Amino acid sequence: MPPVITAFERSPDRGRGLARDMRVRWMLEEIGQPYEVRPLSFEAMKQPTHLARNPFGQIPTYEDGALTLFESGAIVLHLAERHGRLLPTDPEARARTIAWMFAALNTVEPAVFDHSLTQVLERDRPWFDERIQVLEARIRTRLAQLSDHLGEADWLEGDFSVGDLLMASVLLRLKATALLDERTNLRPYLTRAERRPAFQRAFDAQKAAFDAADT
Ligand code: GTB
Repeated sequence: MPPVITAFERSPDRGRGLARDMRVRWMLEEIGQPYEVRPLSFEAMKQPTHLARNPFGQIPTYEDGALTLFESGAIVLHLAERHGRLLPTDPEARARTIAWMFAALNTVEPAVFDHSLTQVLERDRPWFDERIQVLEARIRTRLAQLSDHLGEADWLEGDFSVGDLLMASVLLRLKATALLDERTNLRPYLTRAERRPAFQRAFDAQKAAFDAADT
């Protein structure tokens, strides 16, 4: 039995690869592991069957035999360890790569996600313009720091790694904004990641799932 992941039945992003199942699909494609997808409605996510997979009632989850996991970062890390892929074997490089995974999810993603959420949920509020400016300033700080670290390198820690997979997944949310162009090395970094065949396969699969549900 191939592993099973959960994803939105109809992703609110209409298949632009922004829901967090995308990063799990991408990792599964990187390691060449076939998988199945269990699409869930918002209602089904809050039912006991899914709460047993993820106590927070969210997607994505991952089921492989007796193992059930939630949290996209934990799933990606598990796959990297289990398949020995996209994670250096040298203990120090490995630790630094895992630090980049946490940085993507804990240090960069909150600012980026709050910005997206505010655009969607608070556009009509009187404080919108001021709040967006604050959120953009937070993002600018993080992007400048990320850009400084990356410098002329292709990837964050040696070869392409799970740190890059998660960081690029986060930056994807800024793809349509000019924020990504304020430093010259970040859009090329994202484009390099998006050009990976595994990314393309994952993107096409989640888009096809949305299109099928939308017809
Ligand atoms: N920390 C968890 C992880 O990394 O796995 C967070 C998981 C999470 O936020 N899941 C979201 C979810 O299940 C989907 S990805 N939400 C439903 C709920 O909480 O009831 C977040 C997301 C939502 C929508 C878009 N979009 O429309 O573009 C993009 C991303």
